[in-house]
Amino acid sequence: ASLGRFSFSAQNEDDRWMAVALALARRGLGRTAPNPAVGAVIVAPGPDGGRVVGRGWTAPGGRPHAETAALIRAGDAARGATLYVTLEPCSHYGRTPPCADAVARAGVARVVVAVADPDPRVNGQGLARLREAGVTVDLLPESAEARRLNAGHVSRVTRGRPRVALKLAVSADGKVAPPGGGPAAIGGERSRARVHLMRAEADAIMIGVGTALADDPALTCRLPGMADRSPIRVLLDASLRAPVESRLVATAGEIPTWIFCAVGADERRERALRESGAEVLRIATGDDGGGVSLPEALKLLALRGVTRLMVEGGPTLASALLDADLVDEATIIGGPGTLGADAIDALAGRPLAALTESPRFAPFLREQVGDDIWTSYERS
Ligand code: AOF
Ligand code: ZN
Repeated sequence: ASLGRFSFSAQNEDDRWMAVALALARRGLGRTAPNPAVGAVIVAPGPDGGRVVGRGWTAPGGRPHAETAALIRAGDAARGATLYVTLEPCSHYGRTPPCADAVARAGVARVVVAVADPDPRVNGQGLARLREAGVTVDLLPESAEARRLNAGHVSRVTRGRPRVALKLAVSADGKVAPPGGGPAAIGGERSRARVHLMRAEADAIMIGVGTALADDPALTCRLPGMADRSPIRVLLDASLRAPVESRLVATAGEIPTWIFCAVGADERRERALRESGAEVLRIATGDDGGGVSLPEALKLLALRGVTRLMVEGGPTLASALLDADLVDEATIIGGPGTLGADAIDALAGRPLAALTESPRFAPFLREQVGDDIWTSYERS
């Protein structure tokens, strides 16, 4: 099985070039919503499997599209070349004519596509338009890497909700916080940097108000040179308990911060939070009558363009999402230390095995990061 993110065990030429396109696509993750992050590489015939004449990836904000960017770089060299693209070229008139037309017009001889685009505006018509124009089109067999890369876009378009990736930092004895709550230093420095990278690749991060009150997290990407990569922060706070002094609210003027509350939440609290720069959105109450409805929250996020949602806590939210079967991916950062029997469990009211041993979830990545073990699971 392919476990590593970049373990492309030397396949054929097409897979090799597509791996390059996938790596390019990754550059856009977290910056292109509501559009997908696409990568494209144009390869002209030549010795050693060809020569790259153009590369492109979706620009921040979603335009220009990856193929267009690569075609501009390639110029005349695109004639007779092969285009490798991680998502079916578009067939609709947006701010520019369809990429499929531009590709055909440039004289590209063959297009290799990793994933077909379920966007109703495209939905097979990109491939059809290319074929009609006489271009050879090959859709590669599904690969896990390509599927995961496009999963946010595909989820938003086909399910009306973002792809949900849960992140849990768990001590060796299965705990997430010391007795009484509050932040716990579970992962090491290398894990911390990786978490910030994960944030950069998400469109939005969501936490519950319990975590906001206990940990007062900023949820920003604080990697050097990546300060502008902080995702939108989403706080589930049914009765608007988040203090205006909290780091989330205090920085809401600089980084978009959406607070989802219940329909009946206090209007004075709402005003105070709004004055700090946060957006307050009222959502239907969940089935349990307590918090806001998770499906409604996700639906609203998708409507607002979020494709990739990272969930950073805490145990109550993680547990509720698992209960509702709304977790697509879970990453467990296992630290070497212990927090003791009285500390707080990673999942409220159930053992961590309810996730890690669940037949619904399959591990796909296991890595040592500093002294920590990262394991990622995917909903099968
Ligand atoms: C992108 N980048 O590289 C490709 C996309 O809103 P528009 O007109 O820019 O179109 C967005 C749609 O275009 C998007 O949902 C997807 O179906 C298709 N392809 N989009 O942002 C790209 N190739
Ligand atoms: Zn396009």
